[in-house]
This record gives sequence, C-alpha cells and structure tokens, in this order.
Amino acid sequence: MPPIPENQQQALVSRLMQACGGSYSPQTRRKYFISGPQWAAAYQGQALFHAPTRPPIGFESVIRHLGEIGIGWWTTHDTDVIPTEALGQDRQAEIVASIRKALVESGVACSMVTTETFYHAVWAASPAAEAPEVREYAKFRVRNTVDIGHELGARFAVYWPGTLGYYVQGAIEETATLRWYADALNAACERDIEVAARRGRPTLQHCLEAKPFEPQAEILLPTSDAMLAFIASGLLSHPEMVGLNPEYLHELMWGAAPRAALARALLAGKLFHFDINDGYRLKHDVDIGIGLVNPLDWLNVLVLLRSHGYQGPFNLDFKPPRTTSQFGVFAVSFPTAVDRFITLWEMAGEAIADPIINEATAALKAGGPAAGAHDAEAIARANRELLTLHELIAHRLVQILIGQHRGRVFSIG
Ligand code: GCO
Ligand code: MN
Ligand code: MN
Repeated sequence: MPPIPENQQQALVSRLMQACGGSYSPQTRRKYFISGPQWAAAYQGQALFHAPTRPPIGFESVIRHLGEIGIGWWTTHDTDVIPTEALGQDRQAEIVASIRKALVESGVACSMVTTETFYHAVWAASPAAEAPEVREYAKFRVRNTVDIGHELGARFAVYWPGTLGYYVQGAIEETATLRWYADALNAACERDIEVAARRGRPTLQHCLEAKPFEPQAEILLPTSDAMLAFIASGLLSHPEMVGLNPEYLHELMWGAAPRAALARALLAGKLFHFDINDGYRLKHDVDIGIGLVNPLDWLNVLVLLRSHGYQGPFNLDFKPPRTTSQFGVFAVSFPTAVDRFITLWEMAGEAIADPIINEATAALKAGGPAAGAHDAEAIARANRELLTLHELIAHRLVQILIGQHRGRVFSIG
C-alpha cells in the first residue's frame, strides 16, 4: 500500500469504522444510563513519561460530540472546566451557566460531579494533610462541588482520594488522616442537606472510589472493601448518604475478582455508581475501553448487575489510547466503548434468560437425592454428576459471548 496522505487519513478511519458495523443509533445509545467524563474525552495522552499527543479540547466540543454520539450524560471534575483560581468566584457562575447552555443545546444532562483532590500542588500532602488550612480548603472544594452539582442537576458526587497515603514511611498517622478525610466528606454531606432543602431537590449520592496504587505509593483506602469499612466506621456523620463508585479496573489491579467486589457492594446496599473500563491485573491504571481486554469477565459482571436490578450509571472512565487522534476519540473510542457496553449488557440479558443456564442452575440448587445428613461420602456421591453443570454453564456463557449458541461454526473444507 502506498503512503496515505494526511488529508485522507480521517476518511480512511471513518470508512473502516463503517465497515466494522455493529454500531447502534444515537437514539438507542441514549436509552442506557451511560455517562461520558469530560476528563476522558479531553485526555491528551499525557502521563508520567509521556508528552501529550492530542490538543486541548473544552467542554463545549466534548458535550456536543457526546450528544451526537448519543451519550446522554456527562460527568466532570470541578477543575476540568473551572480554573482553580476561579473556583467559588463570579467566573465560576459564568462558566457553569455556559455549561448548562451547552448541555441543553446537545440534549445531554450532567449526572455526576467530582472534586479534583490530586493534581494541584495544594494536595501534595493530600486533602487530609496535617495543616488545618489545607483541610479547610478541601472542605471548601467539596462544598463548592456540591453547589455546582445542584446547579447542573447532577445526582451523584464522586470522591477519589488517590493522594490519601504516603511515599515515605512513618510521617503520616493513618488514623488521624482518615478522621480528617471523614471531616471533609461530612462537610460535603452537610452542605448537600442544606442546598438540597433550599432547592427542593434530593440530596446527592456521595460515592467513594478506591484505587489500590497511584498516585501515592501506599494508599489508606485502597479497595472498595476498605471503603465499605470506612463508611461503617462511625466517622461519617451521614453514612446513609455515602456509598461506592467502584471502578472495574481498580479492583482488577490489586488482583481481585471485580464481580466479587461488586457483589460485596451490592450486599451492603452501597453500589451507587460504576466506572467502566478494562485493563490488566497488577499493572498500572491503563484505563482501556470496556471489554477490550476481558470481555468474558465483563459479560459476567453485567449478568450480576442486571440480575440484581442495578439502576445506577455506567461511567465510561477510560482513556482513549495515545495513538488515537482527537478525531479518533469521537469517531472510534467513544462509539466503540458505548456499543460494546450495550452489546454486553444485552448479552447479559440473554444469559439470564438462557434456558440451558437456567435449567442447569435450578438443577444445581435442587441438588441430588437425600443421602444422610452426616455422611460426607454419600452426600458427595449424590451430587457428583450434577456438579459437571458448573463447567457446562461456563461453556455456555462463552458460547453466548462468541455467538456460538446461534450455531456459529466454521465450515472447514
Ligand atoms: C483514575 C480515577 C479517576 C476518577 C475520577 C473521579 O483512574 O484516574 O479513576 O478517573 O474516576 O477522578 O473522581
Ligand atoms: Mn475512575
Ligand atoms: Mn482508573
């Protein structure tokens, strides 16, 4: 193939995207509670060791593109859209008003707001630093985000305390740091109660997001389970307002089974919000698009969530690869992520309704004939043949995933 002239490359990407097929209409995509983060769309491909590969992009363009694709909800950090020095100032009100306008024009709604407590130098020692002034500033920031959330009509506020930890040992007293962190969350909940009452709106759902590594070396709340314990610790003044925003990859990163982590959150009644993406175990936070690495596990995760009636949002917290251009972010990254989610969600429905899986599951629950309550050998024998159904169910799920259950076999000549 001869070299492709620069001015023909977008057309080539678009033609091959079309040829891939398998895409849903914007109307269909809008039926799902899927949100597109400002920071994912605006991610410039920079990271430790990497220069940006894409130009900056503002909220007007991001919201317009999301609307065109059919992603009906948008999420943002305070500082993704408002410069740090303008927070709480008149300039903030102007920016928030222009965000509202952009959302209305594109038929997109703001579902979640979150406070950046990891990037700015003020967070060098975390939002729960020793210095009282830093902690007061953290309270200002989370209260201000609550205000912005109500102003934009959001229902959720997310907290990712990625800087709550340390690099060097012994300087931080963990119990004090956690108490101080709880003080900030309490400030947010208390402000929320006031603002919600004043505006006649429900209070927000406040969601903690864990990540086991990065950016601190040691993290005080590294997993969703640690956060469940923190919510139940007695340190929060309104634990009923606080739940979880697990991120698929963040649970996988520490070696957990994300589906089991989600199950524990469901049992605690704390699965409020869900960041969806993909990646690898025991690696850094690569934030790859949902299902590109672990589609079978994703199918199983969605079977669990569908069968438990999870109604919360699915937030596309992934980072379009550095090799993808800004054109590609909206032509390839977002549409493929949304469409793969929808397909996996619908497949999960198929798995839940599948007569073979259902009969096998019912048979496993029925068990074998009574064999004598205290006779281990007899009980094992009575169930031995039934237990092959475990493997049969796994086989059937993969059949559903790859379309084999519809008779897809290769004709080998
Ligand atoms: C990450 C985190 C963030 C958070 C966001 C919301 O991997 O960097 O997941 O993307 O989700 O900060 O608070
Ligand atoms: Mn996340
Ligand atoms: Mn992540």
